[in-house]
Amino acid sequence: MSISLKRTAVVMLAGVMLIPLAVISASEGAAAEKPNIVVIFIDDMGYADIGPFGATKQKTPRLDTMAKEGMKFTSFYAAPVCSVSRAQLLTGCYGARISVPGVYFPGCKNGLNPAEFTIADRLKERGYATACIGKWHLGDQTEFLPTKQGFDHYFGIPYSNDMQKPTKQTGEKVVPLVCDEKVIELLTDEQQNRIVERYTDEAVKFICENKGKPFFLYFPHTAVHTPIKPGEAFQGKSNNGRFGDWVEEIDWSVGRVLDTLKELQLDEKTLVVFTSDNGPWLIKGPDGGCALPLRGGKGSTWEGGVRVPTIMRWPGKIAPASVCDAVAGTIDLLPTFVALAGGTVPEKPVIDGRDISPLLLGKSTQSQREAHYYFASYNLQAVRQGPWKLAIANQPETMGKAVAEDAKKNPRLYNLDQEIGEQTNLADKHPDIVARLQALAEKMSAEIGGSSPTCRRPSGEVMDPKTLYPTEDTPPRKDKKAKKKQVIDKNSVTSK
Ligand SMILES: [Ca+2]
Repeated sequence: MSISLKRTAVVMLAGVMLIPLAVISASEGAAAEKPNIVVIFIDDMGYADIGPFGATKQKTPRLDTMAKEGMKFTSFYAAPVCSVSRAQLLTGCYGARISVPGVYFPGCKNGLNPAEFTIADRLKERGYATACIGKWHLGDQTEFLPTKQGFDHYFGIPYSNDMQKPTKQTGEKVVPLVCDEKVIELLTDEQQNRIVERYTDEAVKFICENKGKPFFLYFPHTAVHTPIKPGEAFQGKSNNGRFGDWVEEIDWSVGRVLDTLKELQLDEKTLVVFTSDNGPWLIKGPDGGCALPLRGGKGSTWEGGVRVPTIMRWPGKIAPASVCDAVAGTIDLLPTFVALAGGTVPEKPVIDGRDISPLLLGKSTQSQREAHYYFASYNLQAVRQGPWKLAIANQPETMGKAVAEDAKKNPRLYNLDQEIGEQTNLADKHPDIVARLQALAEKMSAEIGGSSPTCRRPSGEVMDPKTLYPTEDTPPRKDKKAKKKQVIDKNSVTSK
């Protein structure tokens, strides 16, 4: 579908929203087969931060029960950092394919291209009500907000909660709270401690309002990204400081969503996915989470940076207390949801994800993809097939930390089934596997990696970006970079 057709479709569907509720309920029967879909997406939660994946300090009884009622995914991949991870989840593409290489800052001229098709676009085509409640982080210009990317409704802080900027009026450092396309409040750090509660209220409201038709709720929390701001009722309650307190509040929020589905008798009609956008921010010490026994954290392509704690629950469809070890990830959610909603994803534009409903429904235990690719920005750093992971570039341990000595030798081959912590390089023992994975990496890198890819699509870009609220003048980031470059140039001239 061309961009203009996509826009027409969005406009037409927006018109459908005006139809009185009575008319919608008349078509309820036809929509009964389409499951509701809820994706709860946590920020910076590590592999070992919840009970089902080994956490003991903070208690997560609702997630423990969710795992007992559903399926735990032990090899489920996101991306090393926030914006890339959100782009991947929503489009089914590696960030490198759609020109989302890193993190967007407030007032940035770029964002997820509205011409890309998100899960919300695809499900809207199939009659779903759609909402995004929480952290967006795919561009803060009006052109890039959720309401331009297939969502009927948006409520949340549209980027990271540590991207506070001083307001022009008071000089106070705040983040905006946005409803649809309008800033409704400016929140100080202290006011962030009600954000989980407010998001949860809004999520429950959306579910209640749309109980009679298929809905897609994308619920990306601001928690547990720094600054760590648990609600009053949770402060000091866990055995793991304020970080543990905030994880426990997330567990409460999951419980409220599940309780609402049960009360509305939607349990068997609803697939709920719980996952995280990247690994723990290890340099934050006690304010960062834990990915052990995985190596590395946020910002890294070691397993700890990108393998995330994931649970899926759908009573009657997903077997209780089941575990899936096959390689899968957030890029697979779009094609999976479209398939479950009775559709198929068109061949063009190309996506990277595959329909993993055979894994969910117990029809297969094999990965639905040939391989998984670990990108850091546009650089392909590793590839995984089955238990084998081949690293082809230096990998830092986490954002803000240097590369360890053993991570500088390339290529490196690890067997993740035998040693999940990636310590023993087996490249010399298995030249055949190295060659096979190297060939896969070269092919993918030529397509969408590096500086001259053959299949990369452009990001969205606006000419005159603005922050969402009047802020005190600070030099734009690019100017800082340019200044630095100037200094370097000057030095080089001097040395001539
Ligand atoms: Ca994150």
